[in-house]
Parts: sequence; C-alpha cells; structure tokens
Amino acid sequence: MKWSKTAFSIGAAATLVLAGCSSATPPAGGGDSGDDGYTIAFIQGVAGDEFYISMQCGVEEAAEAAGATVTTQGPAEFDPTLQKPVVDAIVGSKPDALLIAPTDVAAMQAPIQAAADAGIKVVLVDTTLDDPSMAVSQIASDNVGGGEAAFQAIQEAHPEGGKVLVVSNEPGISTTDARAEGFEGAVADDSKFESLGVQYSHNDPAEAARIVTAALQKDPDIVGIFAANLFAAEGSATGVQQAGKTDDVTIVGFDAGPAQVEALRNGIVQALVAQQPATIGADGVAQAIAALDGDATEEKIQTGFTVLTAENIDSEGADAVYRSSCD
Ligand code: T6T
Repeated sequence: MKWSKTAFSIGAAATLVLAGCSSATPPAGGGDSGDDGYTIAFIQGVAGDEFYISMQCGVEEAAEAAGATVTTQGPAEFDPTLQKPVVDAIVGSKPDALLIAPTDVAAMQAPIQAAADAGIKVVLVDTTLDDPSMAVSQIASDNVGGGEAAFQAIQEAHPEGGKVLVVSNEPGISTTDARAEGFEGAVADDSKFESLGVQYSHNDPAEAARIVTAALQKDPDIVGIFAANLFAAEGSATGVQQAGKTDDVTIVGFDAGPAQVEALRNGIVQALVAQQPATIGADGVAQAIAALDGDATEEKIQTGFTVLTAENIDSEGADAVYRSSCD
C-alpha cells in the first residue's frame, strides 16, 4: 500500500490550530438534518490529551470551512472497552462520517466495521486497525520515522553508545508500536548501543515513572530513554528526576504538550518528536467530505513531524507545540 506524504519535517514548524473535549461546531446542516452540510463525528483515542485536542481544532476548523457540523467525543482513558460504547452510540446517531483514532488494532475492529456497515464513511486518524479496509482513508504520522529520529537524537548526545530503553503505552496500538519498532530497528543498526527493550506504562505517567526508576536501579548506566507518547514522556521525566539522573540520561519523548515543552525548556527532556495533529484532523475532514461527495480519496496519508530541542523551541519549532484548548 502506498502512503502519500504531507510535509515531512525535521526542525521545521508544523501548522497547528486549537481544542475542548465533547463539543460541536455551530450547526451547518447535515445529511440527516436536511441541509446541504454534512455531519461528522470525531472520536478521539482519549479525551483531554493535548494531541487529540489539537487534532480536534484542525477537524473543527476544516469542517467549519466546508460547512459541515462536527461533534467530538473521547473515552476517559485510552482503552477499547471505554471507546467501544462511544462508537456504538455514534453509530446509532448516524452521522455522515466518522473520524476515529482506534485504541486497539484488534478490539476496535468490529465496532468500527459496524459503523461502515451502517453506511457511515469511516476515516482512521492517527491510529489504525489490523484490517482497515472499511475506511475510506487512513491518516497518520510517520511513526516509524519518528522512532528512528528519536534514536538519532540519543545517538548524537551519546556518540560513545550505551544502554537505551523504550517506555511505551500498551501493545496493540498501531502508532506507539510503530514508534518502538522504528527506534529498536535503528538501535540494532548501531553496535555501540544496547537495547533494554520496550516496557509498557498503560497510559499512566505514574507507571512510566516507576518503570524508569526501577530500570535505572537495575541498569544505572542507561544513557537514553525513548518515551513513545505524551504520558510515557511525562512519567519518564519524573522517573529520571527521582533517580537524580537528569544530567546522565537523555530523554526523547514523542509529542509536545505544554508540560513536555516545559520539561524541554528545563533541560529535563532533551528532544521531543512533535506530530502534526491539526493537519491529521483537517486531512481527515477533507477525505471524509471527498468520500461523501463521491470524489476520489487517498487510501493512506502520512504526515510529518518536527524534532523540538532547546535550540529551536522558541524559533521554528514554536508552532509545533500542541494546544490545550481550541479557544
Ligand atoms: O502520541 C499520541 C497519539 O499519536 C498516540 O496514538 C496515542 O498517544 C498520543 O495521543 C499522546 O498521548
């Protein structure tokens, strides 16, 4: 399957817009409302996560420009057992299109298939499924490339090599699995580095902190930690600080919420791989509308990322920081 690429960028700023959790743009009519605008439901991977809030901002802005109505909802945790009922309720309300970030490649298969079977145009944003064939389009970051870039940042900070650890979220999430794969593949290509493997923090920063503290007790010579998402990065930073190892361990986190950026500014985290969530959301709306209009859609769209460091966070990296609200 071929990915089309939009704006791959290292060191370049991404365009972002803004966010909230369960809200709707002003009614513009919809397939079901009898007007000429479409109704679009956006289901986040988890509510309150600045990555998905920023995506919501992109979705809302693009929908408003197209005269479509959007409702946004997300489960309280990144958990398929909590996301499934949200999808089931949305299917019952029969929007024209569903933009969704599935929380598990397997567990969300049947609920999302049910949406497609009900005639709703499905666009997968951020994460995907084992079998995404029901979707009119899939839009995601270059997650493997982002994992490779994270290793490159650790490599540059520690040219002498050493032990590295990945703190991820949960196995079965397409994005974080791909990031870990990209990172681990790059480590395997450099014999000066030794991988200590991937540990899963279950989207809980406190668990990520525990993992890192324990890992540093066992292997005090760890030189680098790759935290594969926002919550893993938050907890990894805490764990390294608690172990008093801030000066020795390079932390590279995926995502760039305000707390991660503060940790970058404070020298606790050395680099952040910022995605382009607003672009993913806007592209998702465009693909949904193309499908509803009977126009051609892109099977896969790959968006870029920006590596943020202390050097570029106040210049070309500034626009890549995620939003905590669309206001
Ligand atoms: O990293 C993002 C997203 O891309 C991933 O699929 C799940 O975690 C985040 O939402 C950040 O918390």
